[in-house]
Amino acid sequence: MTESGIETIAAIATAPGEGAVAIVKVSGPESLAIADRIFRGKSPLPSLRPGGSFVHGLIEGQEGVADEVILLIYRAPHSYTREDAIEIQGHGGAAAAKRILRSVLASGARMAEPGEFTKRAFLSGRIDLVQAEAVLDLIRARTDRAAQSALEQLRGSLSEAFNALYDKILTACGDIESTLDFSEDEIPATLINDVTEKLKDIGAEFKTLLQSWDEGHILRDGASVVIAGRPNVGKSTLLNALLGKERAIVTPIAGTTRDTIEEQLAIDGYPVRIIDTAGLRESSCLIEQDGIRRTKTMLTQSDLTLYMIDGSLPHNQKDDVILTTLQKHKTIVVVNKIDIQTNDTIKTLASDWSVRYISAFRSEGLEGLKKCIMQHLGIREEVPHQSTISERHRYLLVSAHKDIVESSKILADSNADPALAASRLRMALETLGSVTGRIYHEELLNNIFSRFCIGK
Ligand SMILES: Nc1nc2c(ncn2[C@@H]2O[C@H](COP(=O)(O)OP(=O)(O)OP(=O)(O)O)[C@@H](O)[C@H]2O)c(=O)[nH]1
Ligand SMILES: [Mg+2]
Repeated sequence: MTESGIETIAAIATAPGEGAVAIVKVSGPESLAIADRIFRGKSPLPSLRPGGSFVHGLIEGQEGVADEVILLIYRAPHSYTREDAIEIQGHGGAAAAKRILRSVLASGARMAEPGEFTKRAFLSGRIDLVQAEAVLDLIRARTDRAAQSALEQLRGSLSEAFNALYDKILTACGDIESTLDFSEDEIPATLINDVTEKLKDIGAEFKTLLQSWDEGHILRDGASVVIAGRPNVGKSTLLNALLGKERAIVTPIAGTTRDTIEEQLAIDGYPVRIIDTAGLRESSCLIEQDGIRRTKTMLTQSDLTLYMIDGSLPHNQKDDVILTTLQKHKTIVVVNKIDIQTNDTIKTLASDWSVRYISAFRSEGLEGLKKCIMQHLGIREEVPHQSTISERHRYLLVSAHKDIVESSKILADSNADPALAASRLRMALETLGSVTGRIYHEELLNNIFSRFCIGK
């Protein structure tokens, strides 16, 4: 620790395992002094070199040379954390990076906590909390689209939306507070009307942001889509057709799939977990019974069910019975085997349920089915790509929105004290402030940064 009381932290930043390069990051006031102590290369010493430079050399370990490396030098405030920092690029693999890290730790740094580099970037004001969360989203992104969305958030698009909303509420609050010293008949009538209009606009902006949650949830967490139905209808054939590979066993024998089979897939750039299940029927076989129990659990937990019916067979009332247990808005009825024939009785379902006709075997109707899946998951095609809110943002937005609505109600009531309306807006501001981190407490930061890996 230096006089400033700020410790210098270090961690391996690259993923474990074999790779060409491993990186050890060091950040804090002692970074360059540590580099001077352990780096052997051409003069001048690292601490005399300019920020943005790099130099080839050796890292001295306690038992001789730890690794041959490239040393990168960053000088405050031009670094990720806005502190002095170094990055040591050594050889990948299990041992080399650990040897470098040991040497750095023995020379005055301490091991970084999860997300501590990004936490420092937040505390130094380089990024806000929403951008810090985007770093994690970017690391965890499973598809191109998820990465793109996280990158936009990292570049500040979502923060801008939150900040604009904050400023508007602040202005409305200021307008109300400016009337508080007036007597009731001195308050200009138009002023309260203006504020009411402003609050209406603000309410609409809240709704737009809240609508982006569905998409954000799927981009961040992936959607779970279960294929269910009676045995032999073609569930596993559909799984294979969607994946483009023979993942599940397909046979003409009813009861082929006994366990749930999960696979990852991207539809339109959205990560989707697709789950094939054991066919639903009465069975005396213990293994099959357990499989059916698992199917039922999956049905309650998934975002969407594809309930499959064999369209080549006559209408079966057992399907109607199972369908009564499913929720319409979370179900697509998939009528399969249209390459053989489609039984007319099934068409009676069409008015009540969302129905798609396919041939899983011939991969026909799959594009239409994928579109229908995305619609049911709340992905709106017509909306241009935008930043999406996370669960934490939604929770806070819903709470702040309630205060906006309450504030409007108070203003509409001529007997109510406008000071109460202003105080509700102050509450909304406080809540909104903790979205971007204008207002924060240690517990909030711990919650966010503990989800990061060490080294980020
Ligand atoms: N003609 C035709 N046959 C299909 C189609 N889809 C699946 N099948 C056949 O139907 C039979 C059952 O297919 P599966 O995919 O194993 O059916 P399942 O629903 O997974 O069956 P279980 O695992 O037993 O519940 C196989 O013989 C498939 O080749 C289709 O679109 N058209
Ligand atoms: Mg199957």
